[in-house]
Amino acid sequence: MDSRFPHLEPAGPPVPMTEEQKFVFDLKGWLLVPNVLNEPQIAAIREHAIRVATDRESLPEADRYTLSGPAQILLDHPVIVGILEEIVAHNPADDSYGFRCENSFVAYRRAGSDVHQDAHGGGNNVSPLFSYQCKNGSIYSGLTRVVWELNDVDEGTGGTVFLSGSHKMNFPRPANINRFHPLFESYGCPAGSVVIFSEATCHSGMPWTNERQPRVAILNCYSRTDTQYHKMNLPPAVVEAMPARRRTLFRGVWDHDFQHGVPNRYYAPDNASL
Ligand SMILES: O=C(O)CCC(=O)C(=O)O
Repeated sequence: MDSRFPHLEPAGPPVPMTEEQKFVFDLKGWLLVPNVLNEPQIAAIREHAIRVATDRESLPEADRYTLSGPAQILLDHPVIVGILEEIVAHNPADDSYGFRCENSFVAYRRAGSDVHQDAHGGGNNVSPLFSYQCKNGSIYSGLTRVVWELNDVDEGTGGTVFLSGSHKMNFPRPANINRFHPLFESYGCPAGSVVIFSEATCHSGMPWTNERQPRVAILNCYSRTDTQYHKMNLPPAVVEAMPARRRTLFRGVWDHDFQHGVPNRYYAPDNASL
C-alpha cells in the first residue's frame, strides 16, 4: 500500500544523529530538535490530534489514533529514524526498521489543565526495559519517548520537564526534588519541534499556563524489536492502512524464528504486536 498522505510524507534518507546530539542525549537523557516539520505537516497533524482528543468518533475507525491518519508520517520521520537507529536499534537498514512503536497518545491541554501523574522514572538500576546504557561509544536506550510539539511552547508554560541526568542516577530521588524543583529542566520551541527522551529519565507533564494556545503534542513510544512494555490494543486495520516499511514498526516482539530460519524483519497478520 502506498502512503495515503504523499503530500505530507517527509522526503529523504534518515538524518544521522550528530555528535553534539549524542553528547547531549547521553549527558541529560533528553534532546530537543527544533523545527523538524513544515507548515502543511504541522497544520494537518495538529488538526488530527485535536480531533482525536475532542471528537474521536467523527473520524473513520482506522484514523482514530495519534499514530494513524496524517500523524502516521511522524512514526518514521527521517529525523527520528536517524536518532532511533543510533540509540535503540543498532542494525543496518533493510526492509524493516530496527525498532518498534508501542504506544502513542495526545497531550491536549488548555490553560489551567494539569496532568494526573507526578514526576516518574529515573535511575540506573531500573528494569532492563527502561534502562539506559552507553558502552564502547554506543548508546543503548531502552523505552524511548518521542514528543512532537504541534503548537509553540513558551519555556516555563507547561512542556514536559526532565530531571536531567537522572537516567544515570544511583540514589533515590528526595521527595522535595519534585517536578517544580529548579533541577527539573524544560524547553521552549516552535511548533513542529521534537523532543526525544529515555523513559529512564525522571520526567513529568506540567500544568499548561499559556493562554495564547493549548498544548497539542503527540507522544510516541519506541522500544527494541524484542521487548515490549505497553500493550498496544491496536486494530489490525490501522496498521494495514500504512505503507509496508512503516508496518514493520508494529511487528511481533521476538528476535529469531529458529523453526523457519527467519529473523524478525517483517510485519504480517500473524506477526503483529499485541
Ligand atoms: O505529558 C507530558 O508532558 C509527559 C508525558 C509523560 O509523563 C510520559 O510520557 O510518561
